Amino acid sequence: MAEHMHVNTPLLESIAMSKRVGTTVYLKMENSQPSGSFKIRGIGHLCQQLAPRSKGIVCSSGGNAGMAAAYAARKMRVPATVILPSTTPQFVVQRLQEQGATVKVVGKVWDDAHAEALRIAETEGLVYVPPFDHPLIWQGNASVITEAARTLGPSVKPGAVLVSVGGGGLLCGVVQGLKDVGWVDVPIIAMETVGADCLNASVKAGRMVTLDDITSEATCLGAKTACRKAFEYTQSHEVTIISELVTDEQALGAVETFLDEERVLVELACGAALAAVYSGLVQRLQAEGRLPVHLGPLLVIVCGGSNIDMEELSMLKHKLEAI
Ligand code: PLV
Repeated sequence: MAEHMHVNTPLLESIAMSKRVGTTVYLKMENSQPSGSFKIRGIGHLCQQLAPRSKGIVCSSGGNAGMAAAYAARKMRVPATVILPSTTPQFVVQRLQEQGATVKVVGKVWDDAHAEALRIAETEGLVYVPPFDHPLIWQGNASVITEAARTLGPSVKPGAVLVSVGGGGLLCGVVQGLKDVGWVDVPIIAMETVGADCLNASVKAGRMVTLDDITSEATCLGAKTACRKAFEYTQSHEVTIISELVTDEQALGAVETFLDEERVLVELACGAALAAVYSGLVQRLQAEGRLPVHLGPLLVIVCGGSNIDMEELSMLKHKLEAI
């Protein structure tokens, strides 16, 4: 089997985004991974370590972790079961089934699906594949940074990294990748949507907070509690993590602008990060002195996501414009 399941993704310079922020913007195009998002980096790694010769795997997901798990399981020829909350669009269920996974819809938010997946893993003797809370996931996700560093070469260092946060598995991977390449002084802008803001709520409270409910349409960011490691990184002095929020409307606007300007369709979870550029948040952070005025290149992790198609996009438009 190949050394790893993810591919080296393109690192593209965006002229349109660079113009907006006033510094070079590099897009790490994780939408072009097999399974449609960065998730295959961590989940592929975890499956390769834990799932060979197993009876099968079970993964709880907002969609994309499940896509990665189903892809990995198919490559490894082990059965996959994916547990999704009811907020996941129906076409995602179909795509998972096309990857050969057995799909079960349980509860309203990811946390409900997670509880069910843990139960099934226990009773059926399957390997549990979590979407974000595992050291092997963080280790796999770290490759997004080490790979970008290799592409940029030794003479280019980012001024900041821009990333979306759901449960914080991508964030932990980014932190570890920055450590691996010696870029610990590069600040990370960690984006969530209002209503899926478990990390931001925890940062504000200074302790781990569990949200009562997920009210954002960005269901792939919808974990009620962030992983402890992600929260610990926000409290540590070894890295700078700037936790910020955008509204669903801003995330959707970013998805649309990205489609227009870059001709790539990503889901709302990814739009949350892109909105930091399109809504002027990066410049605001500069004005507030939280990012340098002379900012080095901005490395944007375009996390991707399969929970989107033209119909879903127009549905979201109607839903959010009606609010
Ligand atoms: N999505 C997870 C968790 O959902 C999932 O099961 O698919 N961008 C995209 C496109 C994602 O799908 C996710 C996570 C994230 C960003 C955030 O990554 P995280 O959870 O590692 O912070 C509930």
